[in-house]
Amino acid sequence: MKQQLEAIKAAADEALRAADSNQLIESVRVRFLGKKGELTAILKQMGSLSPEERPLIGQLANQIRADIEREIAERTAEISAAESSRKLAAEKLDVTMPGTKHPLGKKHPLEIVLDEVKEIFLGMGFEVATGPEVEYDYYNFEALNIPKNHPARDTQDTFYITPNILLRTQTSPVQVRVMEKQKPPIRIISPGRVYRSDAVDATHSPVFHQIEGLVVDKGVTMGDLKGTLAEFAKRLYGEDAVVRFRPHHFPFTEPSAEMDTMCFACGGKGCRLCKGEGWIEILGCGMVHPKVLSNCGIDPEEYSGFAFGLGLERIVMRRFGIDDLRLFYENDQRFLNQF
Ligand code: 2U9
Repeated sequence: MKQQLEAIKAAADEALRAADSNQLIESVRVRFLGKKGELTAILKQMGSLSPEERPLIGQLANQIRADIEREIAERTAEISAAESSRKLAAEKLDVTMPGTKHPLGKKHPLEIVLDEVKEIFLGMGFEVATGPEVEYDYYNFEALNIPKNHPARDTQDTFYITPNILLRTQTSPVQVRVMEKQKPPIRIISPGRVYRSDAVDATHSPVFHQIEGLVVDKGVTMGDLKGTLAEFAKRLYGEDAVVRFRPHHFPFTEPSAEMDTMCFACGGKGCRLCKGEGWIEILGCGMVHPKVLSNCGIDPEEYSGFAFGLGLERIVMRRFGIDDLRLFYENDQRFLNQF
């Protein structure tokens, strides 16, 4: 039995020397020290020894078990040390190497001007309101005093999803929803994406952006409208901006007007930029139609308000001299990197 024990010790040493992973070391431990291990099997035969031999063999066997366990621990430590130095070498980071250059993004030209317009109105006490782009016919038309047979409802202008659900053609539904929920005073602007079923060309896109505004309070007048929008023009185009208001018609405002700013290139004489007009249209506006107020549960006898709407692309094209609307949406870096 003594020879068997020494042979097991030699075999264990050999197997540990060959083991170069924790898994292999574990299989050596199971092979020799496990319940069905070779050393365990020898110890089970101790009963067959004479009383004189048993203590000697038992001591030798325990010494061998202890040696194998120590060598397993040492071998495991060696391997994990080798593993960690391998990892350190592989993941060595040279901190003096130049960093990876991440090109900074830039604001889209539409975003640049939208943020300016928002800042102007926020500075005048307005809040920004948002709402769904997929809208009910009621909020996009009916509540705005646009009756069923109004041309604006024709399918060639509107993307209908069902007879009562559509892609909003203006951001006015947001204002309707605010008026339904909030008692005056109301001072909001509602910027956002709007949809019209137009064929794409240099000046038309089925998706474009609008910023509408709404003020409802007691005693709001056309003077408030003109003063607020003239101030907006000055803050957007500079202190010397000059505006004029031309009578117009919208179903949701009465009286209605369109506001032009004097062409900054020719000072009103007429040039290529303003197509000879001398003036450039910026927005539409008007006093909120009393029917619209009452549709939203606001008493037109007690409250009045004004509203306005502008097309964002139009403003941006003029600001940067962009002549094709499609450039906004094609994500061409050569175009976008200029802003
Ligand atoms: C409510 C009541 C009235 C919003 C208004 C305009 C005039 C207007 C166009 C400008 C260019 C749309 O992008 S565009 O094609 N809009 O001219 N919009 S008054 O009037 C409202 C809105 C909501 C409850």
